[in-house]
Amino acid sequence: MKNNILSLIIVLFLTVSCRDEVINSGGETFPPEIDMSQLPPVKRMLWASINSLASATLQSHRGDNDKILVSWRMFPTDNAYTAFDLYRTDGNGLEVKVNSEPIVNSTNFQDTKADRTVDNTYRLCYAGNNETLETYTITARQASEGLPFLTISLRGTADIDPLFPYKANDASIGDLDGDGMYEIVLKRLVEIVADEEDVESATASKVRHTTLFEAYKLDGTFLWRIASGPNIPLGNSAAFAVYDFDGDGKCEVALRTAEGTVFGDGTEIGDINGDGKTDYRIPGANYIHGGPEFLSIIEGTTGKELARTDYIALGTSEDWGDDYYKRSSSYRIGLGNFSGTNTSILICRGVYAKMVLEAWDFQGGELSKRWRFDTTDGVHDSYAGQGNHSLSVGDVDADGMDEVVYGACTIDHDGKGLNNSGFGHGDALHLGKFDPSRPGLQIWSCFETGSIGAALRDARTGEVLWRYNDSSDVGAALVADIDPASPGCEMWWFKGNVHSCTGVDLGYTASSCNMAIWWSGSLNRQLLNSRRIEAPIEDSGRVFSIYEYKVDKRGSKSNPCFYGDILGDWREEMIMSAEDGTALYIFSTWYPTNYKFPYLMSDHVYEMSAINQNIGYNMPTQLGYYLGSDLIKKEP
Ligand SMILES: [Ca+2]
Ligand SMILES: [Ca+2]
Ligand SMILES: [Ca+2]
Ligand SMILES: [Ca+2]
Repeated sequence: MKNNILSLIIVLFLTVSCRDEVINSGGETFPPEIDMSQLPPVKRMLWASINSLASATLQSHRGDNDKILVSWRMFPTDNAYTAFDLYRTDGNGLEVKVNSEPIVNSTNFQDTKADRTVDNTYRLCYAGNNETLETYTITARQASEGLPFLTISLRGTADIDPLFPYKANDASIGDLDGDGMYEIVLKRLVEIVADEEDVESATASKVRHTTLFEAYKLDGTFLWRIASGPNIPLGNSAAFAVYDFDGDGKCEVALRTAEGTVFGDGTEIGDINGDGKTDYRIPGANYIHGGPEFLSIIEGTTGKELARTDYIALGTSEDWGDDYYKRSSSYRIGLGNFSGTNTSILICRGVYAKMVLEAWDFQGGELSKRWRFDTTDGVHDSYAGQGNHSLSVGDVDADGMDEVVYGACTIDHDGKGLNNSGFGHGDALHLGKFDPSRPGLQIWSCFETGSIGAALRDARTGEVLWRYNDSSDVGAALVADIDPASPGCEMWWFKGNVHSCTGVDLGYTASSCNMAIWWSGSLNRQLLNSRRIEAPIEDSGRVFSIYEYKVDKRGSKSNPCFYGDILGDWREEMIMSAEDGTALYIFSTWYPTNYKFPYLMSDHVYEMSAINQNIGYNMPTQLGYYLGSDLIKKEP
């Protein structure tokens, strides 16, 4: 009971006192107040997970094994007193209430009494009210085998190419059909066959459809497939963006297409320019040397093309800073709200030298250009070469419209330069609320040329708050709240010590420098890298050896296809590929938590970071408000 009272105090503090406090200090609210009527219909996303594999955690974390964790979303409109009842119906059809007291301090419940040999259906209600908010069934198989994931079988690809398999690559999520639940849009790349000489070009030149885009519902239903055609090079430049661009309640997909692309309804882009060819590849090169390139808008329910326009023109290779088309083949597709009303598609070309960004609106079935940013326009020359292989989006100057943090520089919502550090290209970029004592957002990133290794910048002004000087290529940087003893978030770079948000060397290193995730139930984040989740300080040690469940390695970092808070409570789910390439696994946590927060995707900065994570080098999710261990240190 004492714990319950303490938790209630914490929740009250989080949702009431802290809001007041932050209003008093920084003029901001915590978490930001959100008008739910402005959001598409959303569900509680009731979900259940379990883990029974002892080897998947350290001994000290096995107390939560073999128990079903049921969790659901807190809405931003809920408050500290919003309470729930949870019911369970097993195979006999008998329904019991599983909680003895209303569930008010969290939005999860650890069920230790379920019969795991039968299907169990959970039903969520407001406390004292029998009206069903949502139901979820955990199958006997998942419960008895103790599998902390749901399996989505991937469509076979023999009809696309009988010889070469396609591996799951990056994914994104969006409500494609408007039913309030996310669907998954997955990119699959043809697998390089290892025993060929010059494997990349050998395989790529034999396969017409290098890249597939597929949509699945969370229950595994296959919706559609788009086959790229030959002119989409293999690799991370085939970014795509999933969002409801026209505001009809259903998401569209924006992607780069070319001659030879076959859409979900079977329609193919033919020889548009009438030169007699639809394949512009040059053997031995994985870059585009010419031919038409398009931005296409895809209908989320069918995979059909709704609109098409020309992509940012290639011109000559030299325009972009080399003579072999590498730099001109640097493409990014993302999204942001640049108008305050609708969400625009963002398309980009170039990072190392010339850079062009364009914002496009999709309204009433038509694409129209909102703005173009071009470092060769005579105004923005100094912005050339500042781009990363990723980008961050958020409203950094609090005018209700998004800016694009494009590596070392930031582009204003109207397509004009906002600020530019001039620190040049880098490989990691984070936008969020990292120092809660400061107003606004901050940018933490690393660099690979010049004298700056990594820096924390004020996102509005670009002012450097502190920096780490290093003239070598600092290839990774991460920010996450991992240390309860150090206020705010902590920051570090590859092989560097962990630093406080004000730049104080904390004298220790973190176990990795790749991704951060909320998984264990602690307010501190855990570190996700190489198919492992580790808690660096609090509850220290391995909280999940994901590799025990035979997920695909996907390169050295083994990043998930997608991760973010898409269902259940505020903890983050991971979508990963099975090792044999035949399925996706949606992992969700089985650890209980004593805390409740509005579902993280309701925070705009977080949503933008999640949805733009598949651009180039995958970057972790980050929130626009501070969520971390400091929240329980201050007693009201
Ligand atoms: Ca849906
Ligand atoms: Ca803005
Ligand atoms: Ca901290
Ligand atoms: Ca979640």
